[in-house]
Amino acid sequence: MKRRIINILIGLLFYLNASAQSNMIKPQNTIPVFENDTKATIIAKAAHVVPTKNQFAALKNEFIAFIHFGPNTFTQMEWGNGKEDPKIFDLKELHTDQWCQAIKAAGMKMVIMTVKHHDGFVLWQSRYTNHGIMSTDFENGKGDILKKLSASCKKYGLKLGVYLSPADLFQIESPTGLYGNLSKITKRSIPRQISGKPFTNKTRFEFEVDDYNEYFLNQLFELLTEYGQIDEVWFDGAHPKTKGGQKYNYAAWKQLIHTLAPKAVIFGREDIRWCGNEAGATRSTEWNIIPYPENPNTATNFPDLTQESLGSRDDLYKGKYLHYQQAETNTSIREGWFYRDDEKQKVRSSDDVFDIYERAVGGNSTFLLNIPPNRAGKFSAEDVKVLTEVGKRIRETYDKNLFANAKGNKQVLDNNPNTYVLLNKAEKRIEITTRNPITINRIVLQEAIASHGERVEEHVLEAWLSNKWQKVASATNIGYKRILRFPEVRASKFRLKVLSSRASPAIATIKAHYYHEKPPQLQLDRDINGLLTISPKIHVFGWKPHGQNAAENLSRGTEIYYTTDGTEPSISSKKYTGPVLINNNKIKAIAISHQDKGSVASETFGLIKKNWKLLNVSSEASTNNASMAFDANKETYWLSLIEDKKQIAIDLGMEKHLNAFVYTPPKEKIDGMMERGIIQVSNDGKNWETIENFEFGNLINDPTPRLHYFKKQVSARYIQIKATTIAGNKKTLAIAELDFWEK
Ligand code: FUL
Repeated sequence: MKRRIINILIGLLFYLNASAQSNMIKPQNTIPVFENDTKATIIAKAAHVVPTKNQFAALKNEFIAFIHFGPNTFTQMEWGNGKEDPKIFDLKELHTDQWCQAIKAAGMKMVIMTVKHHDGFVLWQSRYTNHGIMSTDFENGKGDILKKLSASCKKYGLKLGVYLSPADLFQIESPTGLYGNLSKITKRSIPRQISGKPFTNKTRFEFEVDDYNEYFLNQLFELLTEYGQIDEVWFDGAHPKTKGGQKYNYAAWKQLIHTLAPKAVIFGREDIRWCGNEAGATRSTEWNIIPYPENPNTATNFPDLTQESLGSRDDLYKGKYLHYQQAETNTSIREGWFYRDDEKQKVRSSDDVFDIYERAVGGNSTFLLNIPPNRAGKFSAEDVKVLTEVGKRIRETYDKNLFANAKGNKQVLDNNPNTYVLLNKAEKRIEITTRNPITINRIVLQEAIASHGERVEEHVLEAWLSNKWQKVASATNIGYKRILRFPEVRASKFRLKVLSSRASPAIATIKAHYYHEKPPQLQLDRDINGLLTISPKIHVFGWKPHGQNAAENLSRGTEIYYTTDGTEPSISSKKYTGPVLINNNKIKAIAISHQDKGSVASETFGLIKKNWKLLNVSSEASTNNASMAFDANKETYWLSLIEDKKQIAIDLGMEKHLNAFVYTPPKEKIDGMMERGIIQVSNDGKNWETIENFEFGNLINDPTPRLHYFKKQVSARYIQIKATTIAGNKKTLAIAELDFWEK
């Protein structure tokens, strides 16, 4: 008993000490850590790190556009080399209004454009180089892409940012290039005056810098004074090449930016950091309070911070400074940052973009999505379609707050991120009651980060269901914004419980929403044992996969129904609840999300291959053995060696009554598409009877499964396929899958 009292007293002292400490700490953008700070003090300090005004404004943009455009658009390269003839930028038309219209439709608030990528080619009329738009035929060399974009942004109410690559291959490669030319550091006036091209802005700077830094500062001066308000300056960290130990005088760049563009945040330095990947992957816990080994306000070196545990308690203990630095989740709508073509270069699906939006914006970061214009100076139709659909989903879901007329703390319901409820009692709960039951599948939470910083470490949302509180969803931190996604619930009482926090949490917003799930396209797969799986189709997007299954994330309330007799499935058909055994059937399946029916997916599966055995094969490549022709996996295939015979014989395990066979070629175009052949059957595996000849066309251009019906049904246990002609007169045979149908 005594011991318990002592423990309680120690706990109380600890709590009072921590909260006293907490009360004494002034909220700041950067807070130093001292050598004798305890772990509790470090955490209390972290709970008082707040964004600057500019950072907070940038967070409120939430969803912003990136534009990669330049010589790479014409050479179809991801990185140029700096030696390109400017004339290859063969732009005839430019439609920046069309870009901005689509960006606006997506609900984005800002556009950041690559005015100079690593190749050094400039898209504006710079006074300081001829390697750019001035040396192309576009508008007789008088065109200025940034000027056009800036005018369109104004027209559509979008903010503007510039990506100015510090790496500059033109300045590295050309004989008179300034990058790493070992020039002296001397006093230079910025901007350098060029006769006949005066500046309206009369601000002048003096910096002790070398040639390349002077060039860079002059260009920044142009960009920040002649194109209206600039809200973000983006410094990429990649360097395809460096030269002469070139250093960047970031202190000078920063002074110039802060003076000329006081509202701008700087990406790649102390304001905004890279999320750590280019795929659209998000951390499940994204803290924006970052530990630094030196003062980030005077530092010039900002390494990429890619570790999963960034900003965790253990990570914070290592810091000498705790600093607010938000993440941008950046990725491209297309495979690659630059436009290549409309045929092969895949575009992300609306499901994928909407899923990244919810994970990024609803995961305490900003979503920066790249849409690369094509060679006709436009966004391609598919990209516009996706942007429009995503914008529609965002508006339909998040413009309607189902807690708008609810009862509860006004401060969390008033849609004002600056009013909040401070949960400083032991019970860290907020309850909300609606007048009538509501059906929801999304909750949006926000902390009052501008005044109190990020504090919540773990929280749970509960609903009053069947006369008790039941968990609906849970997550870790909140910060600027957390979107909780969960299967729909219908209730009229909800509560948020904060389970752990770094200091008393200040909750600014609790909103409830309903995402109208779209029935996903379905995919039917059957394994070697005959087990059928029906799942949302995974969209093929080859470029840097982020590892999330968007369709599954977005279709939690979806139900799947199927038939096995070829009839149309409906809500009264069999409900799919997990893998089912299917033998030689035509399967049709649909997904139904509430009242909406998706499209019918159908597939015919032949005999189960579990007991099939290889009888013999004419030859097989060591990596692609013959059993891969009947392993129920279309991704693997049997490949023969170069030979004349090219045949495979299979033991089906018992006599079967067959009426058709299906040949699935490998998806990739390899030498071995079976254009013509014969089928033989046997009942002892030794004496063969030829029953059919078959022929399949257009396999090279269309490598999809081919079906051949037998003239009459045959009964046999052993079956042999002999290829007689390979498409394109090739010499090997490749079979991804062989299937046989029974009557
Ligand atoms: C990277 C660059 O190398 C890519 O080309 C692209 O600009 C991307 C946003 O950043 O570091």
